[in-house]
Amino acid sequence: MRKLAGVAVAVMLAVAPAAAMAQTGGLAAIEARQANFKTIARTFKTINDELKGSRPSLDTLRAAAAELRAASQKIPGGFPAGSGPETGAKTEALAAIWTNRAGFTEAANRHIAAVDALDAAVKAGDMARIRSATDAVGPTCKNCHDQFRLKK
Ligand code: ASC
Repeated sequence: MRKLAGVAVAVMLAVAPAAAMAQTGGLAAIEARQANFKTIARTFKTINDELKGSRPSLDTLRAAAAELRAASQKIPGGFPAGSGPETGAKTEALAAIWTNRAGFTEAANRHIAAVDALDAAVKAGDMARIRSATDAVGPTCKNCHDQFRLKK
């Protein structure tokens, strides 16, 4: 009995650091993806604001679109196992991301494709195309939020 208890304690001592490390990894992933979504919101706002002006700067649009594209591509990798609501951390990520990974990937890829099209339009310097490509991005944000983000 005493021996068994000793084994149990030894197992707990061995497992606890692994669990703590997994928890730390989950929290780090949450922090990283939240920062990434802030980058996405900021760069998309820069683009929308620039397009409201009388003479939009292609240089500004180019830099923002490139940064937005790089950040959008990080979305699918930002939700590793163990970084969901079960961490107890402050996250708006719904468990559906992990229970419906195919649906989440589809929604993320739809956004990435829209941002790719915007980046290509900016590189082409075609203002009409830039405007329509910009308008096509917002619905891909909303589509994913509707399914996979906690409603505020
Ligand atoms: C943004 C932003 C979002 C999306 C979303 C589109 O600018 O920060 O989360 O657009 O509002 O529906």
